[in-house]
Amino acid sequence: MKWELKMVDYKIADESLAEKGREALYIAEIKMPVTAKVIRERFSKEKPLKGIKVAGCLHITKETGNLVRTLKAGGAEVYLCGSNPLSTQDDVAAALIEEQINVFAWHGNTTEEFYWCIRQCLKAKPNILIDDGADMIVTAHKEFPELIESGTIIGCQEETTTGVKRFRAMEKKGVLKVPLFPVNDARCKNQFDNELGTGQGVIAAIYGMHILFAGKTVVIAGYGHCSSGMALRARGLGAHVIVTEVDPIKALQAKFAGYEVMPILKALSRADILLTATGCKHVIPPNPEIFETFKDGVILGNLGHFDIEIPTKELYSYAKEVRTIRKDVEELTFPSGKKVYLLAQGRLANLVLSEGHPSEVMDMSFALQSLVSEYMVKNREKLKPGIIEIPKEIDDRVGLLKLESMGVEIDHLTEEQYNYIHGYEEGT
Ligand code: RBV
Repeated sequence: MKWELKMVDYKIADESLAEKGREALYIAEIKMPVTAKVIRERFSKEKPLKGIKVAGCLHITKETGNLVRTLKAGGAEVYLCGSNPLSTQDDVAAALIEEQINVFAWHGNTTEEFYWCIRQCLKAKPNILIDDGADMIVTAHKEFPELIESGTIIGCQEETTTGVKRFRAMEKKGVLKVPLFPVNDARCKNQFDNELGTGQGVIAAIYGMHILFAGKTVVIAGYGHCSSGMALRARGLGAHVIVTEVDPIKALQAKFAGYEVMPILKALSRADILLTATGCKHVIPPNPEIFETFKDGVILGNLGHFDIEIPTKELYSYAKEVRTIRKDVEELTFPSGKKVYLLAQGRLANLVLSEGHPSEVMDMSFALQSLVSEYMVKNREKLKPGIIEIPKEIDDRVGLLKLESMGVEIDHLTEEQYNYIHGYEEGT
């Protein structure tokens, strides 16, 4: 065993957690039939990623663990670091070391350590980068340009909405130098992982304080895929839901779905629970006068990628006392005596307080990433820098495999129907 361990390069919290991690990986594996069975079995035989180094900057969860096992089964050498300082599950990291995955991640690393871990992965000279939030690929542009200029990097993938937003901004400015597949924008990703996974993230707020949702007023900031899922679940649990938006169409969608819609400043004083998933900064303005409009005892939770939606820095400095009352839940007491409860230091509560999105939905996101990795290797000569939408065939294939794994059959177009739907001649 010892000599085997030497073949992996790693820095994690505690190797002795491996057994617990193995249990977690198994729990996910049996709920990820597409990624962890169908694709993994084929990859084991065909080895489409032979000779390829993949670096992942992802939440280190039992689901990600199964993604990297599949990539490894396909012949890849895998390097992994966390995409958020608080989302790494140390037991999973330990189990992955035993499977010869090079992991640089531990729960609670500092910003400096976070970037050290990213650099360790980039130093391995990876050919494919899989990012969640854009930090690794942006670091490659800034600090490892030779990986891009030499063509070592064949292509990159981005997992989340916030990361894709950053890459679209880079492309617009002409500074995106790698072929970038926005996995988040595939239908099999955002309509399930974002909507159902983040939707179920309201459970994080429940875990945090063990509260009853029924009868509470829950303010949901944003009404994109993530927040609309949360609004639905909160309502299903008996809460009164208020939605805040800046996009008129999304606001209309929320209104017609039966929610109250109003500006955040009007909603704040009504919230028993406030959950953000907008991708934008300072959803609550960073102003103590505004903090004082909160209800006493309000729970504040963010489910967006970065910790800037709730102004945590300003909240901490305004509070006269900050007390951790349970793991990842802090009680902030304001000078007025008012108390607020902050989940996960304003970082993604869905990853920090609960275990991340359920394996069943991550199965689709990670099946996409596996197949897109294979696609990139097969088409490496053709890939040009810039954003490349996920091929529809891959998206459809993942959808069909998922349906098949659930024993669901669907109809297929006849030739006549196909011609009709793709034609224009037939009318009234
Ligand atoms: N996410 N991963 C998990 N269980 O591994 N849960 C959520 C998991 C991803 C999800 O795809 C989302 O886009 C991203 O985390 C936000 O950073």
